[in-house]
Amino acid sequence: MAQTANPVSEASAAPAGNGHAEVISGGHLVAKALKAEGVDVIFTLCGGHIIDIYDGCVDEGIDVIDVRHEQVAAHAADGYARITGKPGCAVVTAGPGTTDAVTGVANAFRAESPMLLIGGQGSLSQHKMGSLQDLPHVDMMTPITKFAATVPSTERCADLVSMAFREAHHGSPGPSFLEIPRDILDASVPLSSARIPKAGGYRASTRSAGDPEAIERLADLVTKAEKPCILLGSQVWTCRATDSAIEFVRTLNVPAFMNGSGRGTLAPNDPHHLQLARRYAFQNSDLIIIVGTPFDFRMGYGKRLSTDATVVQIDLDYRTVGKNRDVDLGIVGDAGRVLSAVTQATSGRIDNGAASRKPWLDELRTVENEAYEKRLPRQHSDASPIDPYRLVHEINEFLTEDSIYIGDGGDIVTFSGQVVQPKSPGHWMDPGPLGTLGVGVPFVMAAKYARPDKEIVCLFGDGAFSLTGWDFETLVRFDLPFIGIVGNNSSMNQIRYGQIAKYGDARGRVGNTLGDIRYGEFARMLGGYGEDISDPAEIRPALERARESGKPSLINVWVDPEVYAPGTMNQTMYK
Ligand SMILES: Cc1ncc(C[n+]2csc(CCOP(=O)(O)OP(=O)(O)O)c2C)c(N)n1
Ligand SMILES: [Mg+2]
Repeated sequence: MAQTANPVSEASAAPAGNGHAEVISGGHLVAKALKAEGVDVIFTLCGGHIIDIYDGCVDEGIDVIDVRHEQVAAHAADGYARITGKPGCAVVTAGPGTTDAVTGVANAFRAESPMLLIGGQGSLSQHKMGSLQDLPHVDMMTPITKFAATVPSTERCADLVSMAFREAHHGSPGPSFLEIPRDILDASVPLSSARIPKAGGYRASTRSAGDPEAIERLADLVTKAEKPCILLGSQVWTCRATDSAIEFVRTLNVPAFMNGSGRGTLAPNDPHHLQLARRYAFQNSDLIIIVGTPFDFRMGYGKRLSTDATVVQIDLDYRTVGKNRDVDLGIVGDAGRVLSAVTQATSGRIDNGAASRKPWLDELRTVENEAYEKRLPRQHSDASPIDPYRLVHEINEFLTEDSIYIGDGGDIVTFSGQVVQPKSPGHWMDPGPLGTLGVGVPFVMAAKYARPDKEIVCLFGDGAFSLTGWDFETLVRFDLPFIGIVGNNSSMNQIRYGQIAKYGDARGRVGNTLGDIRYGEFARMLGGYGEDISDPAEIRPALERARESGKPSLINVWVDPEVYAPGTMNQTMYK
């Protein structure tokens, strides 16, 4: 049925041979649909199955960032979605191109990130005949996407892309996958026969302000609570609910903790910003409001919350509410709209209880300050080899309000999770609950591309960096400067700790060793800026020089391999 033409862009939208009908190819239809959604870049690694999409991107003015591994393309699309709120798009070839991208899609799935992966596929005319790179991609992607489909005809290329976006944005966001057979993509059809959805015309917001009765109940609970606290999770950023969250905690005087992409909602010096007192608060609060984060391993599956507390959970997804732990009140809706509605509902009350909660805030502040003071000597340590606490302290001091911070690693990133505080909302990126190593370089790529006005700072473990580090070259090629730090312990230390604890010193070294790699030198080899540091006093000056260089950079910092983060030592998976 389909022709296997490989039209050049001029021909694709030009009058056909008979001079009557304009024709358009599948790749150009895909590019039009991406444009309609506001996508201005695709991340890709080339293959013969997908090149017509590139040609369409040329016509639509969509940038093409070509990387060295498809995992990077998929993580970059995930990162772009997080930074911009628009869907990110990765385009990969059939077979190994698509399987390489699986990890990136899986990461976006667990992190609720609205990306689209487009994969090539062998021609429909050779379906099941054993064509080059043929695999059942849709079957593979179905469990880790919100929507996975094959594009059945050239006429519907743009239509299916718009469907994929509709699903990616429904409720809590997530990834979609489309495979496009090569003959479908390359063929040209009359423009009039193709469905081309118009920008803004094919999907609606599915975010709600929650059940009004539930809003009233929560307003009641908060006004009467003596010791409330709120946890602002990743959906606070997804919903761009920063202002509503700030208004809520200030108006009602509720102490706030943040996790995931919710970090930075409140600035570190905000009187309602707390971090180290979280366990204490979860044990001693009378009302705990969980916003946009599941009761997964990061929350001890809900078991860390006092059984005496009234627990309220607000989430975009009904499937998350009350999962693993009963709640007293669940609200399905948009974090910002729900919190604003609750603040509004309390505004008519004679006393919203804000003043009465001052002693509770003071109590938490004391716990917070004590924990901070206890750790401070480690953060100032002059020890050599370098104490990881000193490294992450230096990074925290180095960040500005315009630094987007990315963590990619094991133990070293666990240290940073305690100490590094993003100074602004949306300025914290971690893989999310899949815990995927290797997101660093692709997240840098996406963040710097989407926000060239921002400084990007990324801390890597030496193991994590190795997974996707060759794409440092892509950052050089596309002139995407950033400040990279490798916390180098020549090991996969987070795993090593558990192995030693379980199997003893003699057997604890199996499968977790990395060589002593000078990543500063590696950066210079690829055209970036690099240094290798072993003196703690040199960390800050080296970071400054990296900032000054205006290049993609790596400051390789040799840290003490025998020191582990408390979070690593407390992990329960080996016990
Ligand atoms: C893709 C992937 N592979 C393996 C793991 C398991 N894992 C978790 S932490 C870790 C060690 C990471 O080493 P490194 O990045 O050097 O950080 P360190 O713990 O040494 O500070 C590993 C292998 C993972 N989370 N993701
Ligand atoms: Mg390491």
